Amino acid sequence: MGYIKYENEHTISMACVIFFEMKQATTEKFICPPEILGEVLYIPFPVQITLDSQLDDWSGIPMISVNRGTMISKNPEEDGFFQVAAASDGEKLYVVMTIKDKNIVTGQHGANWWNEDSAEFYINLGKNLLAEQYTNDAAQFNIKPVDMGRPDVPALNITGTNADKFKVEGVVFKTNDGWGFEAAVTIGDRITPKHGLEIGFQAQLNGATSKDRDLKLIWSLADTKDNSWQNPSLFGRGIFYRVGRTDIPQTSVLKLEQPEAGAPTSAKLSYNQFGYPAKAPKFASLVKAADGPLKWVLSDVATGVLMAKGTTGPAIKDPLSGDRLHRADFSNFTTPGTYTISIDEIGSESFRISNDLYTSLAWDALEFFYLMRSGIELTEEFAGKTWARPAGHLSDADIRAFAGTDAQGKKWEGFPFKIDGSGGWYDAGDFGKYVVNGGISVWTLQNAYERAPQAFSDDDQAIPEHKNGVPDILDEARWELEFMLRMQIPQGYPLGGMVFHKLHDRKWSGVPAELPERMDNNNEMKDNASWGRYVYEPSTAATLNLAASAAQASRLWLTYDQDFAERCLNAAELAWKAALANPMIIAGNVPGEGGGNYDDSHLQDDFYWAACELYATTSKVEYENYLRSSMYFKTFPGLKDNAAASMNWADTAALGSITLTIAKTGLPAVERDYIQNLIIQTASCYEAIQIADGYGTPLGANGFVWGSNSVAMNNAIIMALAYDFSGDIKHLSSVSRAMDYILGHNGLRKSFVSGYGKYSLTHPHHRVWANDPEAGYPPPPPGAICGGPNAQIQDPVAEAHGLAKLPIPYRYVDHIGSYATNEVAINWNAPLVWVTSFLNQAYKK
Ligand code: 9MR
Repeated sequence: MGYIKYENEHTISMACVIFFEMKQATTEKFICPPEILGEVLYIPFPVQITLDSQLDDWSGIPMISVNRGTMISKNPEEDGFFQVAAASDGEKLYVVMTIKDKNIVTGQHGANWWNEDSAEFYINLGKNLLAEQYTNDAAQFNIKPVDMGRPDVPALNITGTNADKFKVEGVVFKTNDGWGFEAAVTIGDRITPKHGLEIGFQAQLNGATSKDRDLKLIWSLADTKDNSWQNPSLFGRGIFYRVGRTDIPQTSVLKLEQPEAGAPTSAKLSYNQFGYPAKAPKFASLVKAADGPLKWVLSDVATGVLMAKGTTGPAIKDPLSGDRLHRADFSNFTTPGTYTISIDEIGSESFRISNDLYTSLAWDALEFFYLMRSGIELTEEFAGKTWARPAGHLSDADIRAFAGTDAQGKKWEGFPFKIDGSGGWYDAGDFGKYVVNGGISVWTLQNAYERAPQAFSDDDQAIPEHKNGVPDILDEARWELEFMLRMQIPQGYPLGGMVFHKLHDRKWSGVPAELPERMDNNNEMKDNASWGRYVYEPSTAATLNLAASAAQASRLWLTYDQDFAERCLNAAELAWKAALANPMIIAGNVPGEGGGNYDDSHLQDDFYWAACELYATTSKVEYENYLRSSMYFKTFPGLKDNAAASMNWADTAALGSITLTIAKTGLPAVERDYIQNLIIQTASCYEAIQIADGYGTPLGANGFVWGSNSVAMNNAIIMALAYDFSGDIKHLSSVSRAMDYILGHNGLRKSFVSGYGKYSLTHPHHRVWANDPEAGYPPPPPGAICGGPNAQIQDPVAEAHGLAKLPIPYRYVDHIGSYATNEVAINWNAPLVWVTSFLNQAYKK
């Protein structure tokens, strides 16, 4: 087991906490920032690594995945990609690589080790990182599977240019699907790691599918011809990063790509199509295969008067899209109004600059939840003519638990009673209602309120509860909470206190839905027996979601409705006890159709979250003891499956920690500050990713998952909190830039929010908002955010559109059938509410 030593301080337990959760955890804390794609790998120090073939001591250090090079594998199992990471204890540089390699070819080519399976890393510790010849401070280290399992660590057979000029040790091991190594190069005799110190670094893989090398993968984007073995200027950069620092050093050497011969001449202009807060940074970017600088001009739309002009900075190549960008920076122009910008005479549509830009979007984003309500008529008074509709799925008020055989052939017994599962919000484009996703959505809205109660009033929203003396945002969250409370099995019944995981149709209904029948009563008594709507098995995750969000609600409602506050707390404490008694009821994939799974099988984070909320509300020692003994206490997750993400429906530890920093609790100030500092550190990591991205996308190479826009918005919440805690304006600017990405400053030139921007979301995956007014389907209401680009191709429409061939940030299609890129969902709109209302407050100051 490894530990992190802070040089000037004491050894702290943080790393132990990180490693403790290794086996099941789905989130990890950042020890250092992830790579800048193909250019910079961060080397955290001081970190202790043992060469023992066990990788637990690498936890928290982002593993970089490389699947590009001069010869790429067609079979992902056969050298499809390798992973690499580096760390240092100050004296040695440690490198780990793992290789997916089905058929290992090794020990067959004698001195020509490069002609078969072997992995390489390269370093340049010299002063001149652009040197084109190897000096004594640069070397290539080639490591071979033939050494697999050798016990004598120092005696590894390491070859390569200048490899003999360094002291290297290592261990090579077999993995489930290939092989890997851990190696250590002594560097202390040549350099002393310092925060920001830059060295040359490169990693490569030689792969032989059956006999000779037929694959070559390369990390550094600068090396396009496999020439690193003789030219160290083609290496990327390794930058030492002192663990615990919040400032992220950038590389001093920016490689500017020359325009490629024959590159397309078409030009594209990206900008925030809705507008910019007056005091925020303001960028517009033109994609053009040309040398800069290019002229830009900002004009007033009403008068046509030229208001500002300038030239673009040096062209940059956006690493993820490959776009060559010319960026106009008009941040200094702060006069409110309506403008257009042009770069190199390519003009924009009009957009606003305003002191309270996001007022309407914050309102619309919250109104989305009313329009997603189930079990209540949406009246013209509140929904307007376009979105008014009868109450949906009233039969949920008398619903039984699923009994029978599921899609996997598994039999379920059901429960001998029916429940009232009415109300709540529809989850997304489907008519399902899922407690696990309800939890984070309710929490996010309630947290926006708890962070800044003064920002929300009782006559904001067009909802039936408005002007009832309670802030509308709490009323809206309550609509879902009431549903979640109904999903709890009452005391005295089998599994009393546990909460049903979800409620949805037995089979997927059509898209768009046949209205109004499919939203009408849909119980199993209907003529078509395959209809039927059921609740599905209780789960520990759902139970803890209720415990957490109802406990949070309880303290917020205390001054408005004491009875409801009490009801919430009772239900939360009952749920907590039930979850402790049934700590591992996993929802799984039941019934396998008709609805999503939200199958959260990692529960320690949910226990921690619930304990934090219950503690914040009750101050009880029981909850305090629980959260203090949790592996999540005084850590803050920054990574999810190697992607920059702190929280989502499945990973909820961050929610608990955020509550500990915001709610008034008995936690000593020094501990609260400690957690706040972790949040600031995490925000800084996200900001490093954002800075390295040409469009300011706060996602990084691995962040483009299903619902990536919500990852961007949740990351913006972390940056916003960093601004709250530090007052440092750079965090506020980062939040604004994240919104710019969402509203059109992206390669697609798309605003992912309906109604906001000229090229905004129009055809979300939604059963009612199918945007075919003649057939009775309204367009999406303004203020709905879609899932966004998804690196994985996970629906047939994405596949049919050939998205797999596009660079990752382009894998998106505004099509009703693309549920994996273009659905809308409650847990995606909730952070949009949070972020836009934050920006309004912050820029109004
Ligand atoms: O948001 C969910 C995403 O993280 C998952 O990868 C995906 C597949 O399991 O499911 C998403 O949630 C969907 C849910 O299962 C059903 N309602 C629509 C949700 C958004 O697409």
